[in-house]
Amino acid sequence: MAEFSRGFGARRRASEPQLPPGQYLTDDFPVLSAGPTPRVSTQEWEFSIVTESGERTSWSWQELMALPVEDIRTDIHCVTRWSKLGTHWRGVSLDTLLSGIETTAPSAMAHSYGGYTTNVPLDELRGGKAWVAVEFEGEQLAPEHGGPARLLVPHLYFWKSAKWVRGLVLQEHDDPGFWEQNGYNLHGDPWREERYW
Ligand SMILES: Nc1nc2c(c(=O)[nH]1)N[C@H]1C(S)=C(S)[C@@H](COP(=O)(O)O)O[C@H]1N2
Ligand SMILES: [Mo]
Repeated sequence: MAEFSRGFGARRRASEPQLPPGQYLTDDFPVLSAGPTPRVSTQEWEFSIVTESGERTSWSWQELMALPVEDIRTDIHCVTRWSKLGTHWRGVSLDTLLSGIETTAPSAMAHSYGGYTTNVPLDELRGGKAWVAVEFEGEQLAPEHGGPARLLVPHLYFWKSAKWVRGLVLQEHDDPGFWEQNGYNLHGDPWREERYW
């Protein structure tokens, strides 16, 4: 398996702030879910990417696990103002999943088991910035945190990191997902405090 680490070599200079504006540090890992926790077994789990022309590529759990799983060391920032620094995840890069896919769509809608959606520009999912995460701090991802697998897009506010992710639909327009329709920002960069519209 390919090993990849991020953050170890990308230390901020001491003068740079570690916390985006308006955030506070927490040691807990709060659970924030808009509905009940879907229980999805790895046997029935499937992840798919559907392009703007309707072409569908899908991975079973076994197929996902056969891809390179990367180590990710990253800070996470929730729009409700908590941040955690230096969290450790393992997951498959979206670069890997998107590598065989022909698309010119600028945006993706992430869909979750349970119906949650969130829109993310495709550029924000490429370039080593986003993963389908399956482990947190050395353990299988707990169901309440999105297990068996969640999107991890840690450079954007954490609502973009769709729990129980089941696929991406690539689209021409950056249409709003669940929280975005309810007033959250389309983009969600914590360093620019893109919280709401
Ligand atoms: N499917 C799904 N994904 C979701 C959510 C949700 O309600 N449903 N909440 C989002 C929000 S607002 C946040 S802050 C994080 C919380 O992740 P956690 O519960 O693991 O802390 O998940 C995001 N992903
Ligand atoms: Mo959130």
